[in-house]
Amino acid sequence: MRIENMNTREYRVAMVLYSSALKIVTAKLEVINEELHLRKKNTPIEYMKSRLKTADSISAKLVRRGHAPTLTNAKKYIDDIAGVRIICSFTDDIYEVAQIIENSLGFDIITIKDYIKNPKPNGYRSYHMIVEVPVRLTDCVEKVRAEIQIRTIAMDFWASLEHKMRYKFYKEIPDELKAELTDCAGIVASLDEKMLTLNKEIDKYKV
Ligand code: 0O2
Repeated sequence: MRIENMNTREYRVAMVLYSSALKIVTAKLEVINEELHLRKKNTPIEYMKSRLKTADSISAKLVRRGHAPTLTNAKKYIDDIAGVRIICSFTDDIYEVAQIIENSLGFDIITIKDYIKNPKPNGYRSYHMIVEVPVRLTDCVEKVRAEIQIRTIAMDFWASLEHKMRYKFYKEIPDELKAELTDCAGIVASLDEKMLTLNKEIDKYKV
C-alpha cells in the first residue's frame, strides 16, 4: 500500500518541507549542545540521528489507524514523517535537553509524551516531543511538524533491537519472547539508574 503517487510535484514539495524541517531542528539542537559545552562543560547530547519516514511506512501507519493512505491524510494524521533522535548519556540529560527545547524560541511544542516516567507496557522508554518549526521556501512559509525522540544510549540499544526483532516476526513477537524483552527493558532501566548514580558520585570528586 503506497501514498497515491510519489512522483507528483505535491508529494515532492511536501518531502522538501519535511527534510528542511529536519535540517532546521538538527541545526538548532547542535547549537544548544555547543552552547551547553561552552557554558557548563557539559555535552548532554552524545549524538543525533534523523530520518524521513518512507512512503511505505507512512502508508502502513495510516492504514493501521484506519485512514486512506493519501498525502492529505499523511499531513493531517502523521506527526513523525520528519524524525530526530537525540541520544544522551544519562537520564538527567534527557530532561535538561527537553527543558531547553521547550524554552527555545523557534520550536512550537505540540505534544510531549514521557515514556520514561510512564513506560509502555512492553517496557519501551523514551521522551517524545512533537514540535513545529517554520520552514521558509522562496514563495511561502509553512509550519512543519517533526518528532524529537530523546533517549539514553541504553534506551536506544533496547529500542533498536526490539524494533529489529519485531520486524523479524512481522510485528507479532511470540508471548514468551515478549515477556523476556520486557524483562530486558527493566534491566536497561536499572542500568541507567546505576550509571546516573555513579556519575553523580564521580562529579563529587571534580575540583
Ligand atoms: P518507526 O518504524 O520507528 O517509524 P499516537 O501518539 O499513539 O497516536 P505514535 O506515532 O505511534 O502515535 O506515537 P508514539 O507512541 O509516540 O510512537 C512514535 C514512535 O516511537 C514510533 O514510530 C517508534 O519510532 C517509537 N516507538 C513507540 N513505541 C515503541 C516500541 O514499543 N518499541 C520501539 N522500538 N519503538 C517504539 P512508528 O511509526 O511506530 O515506527
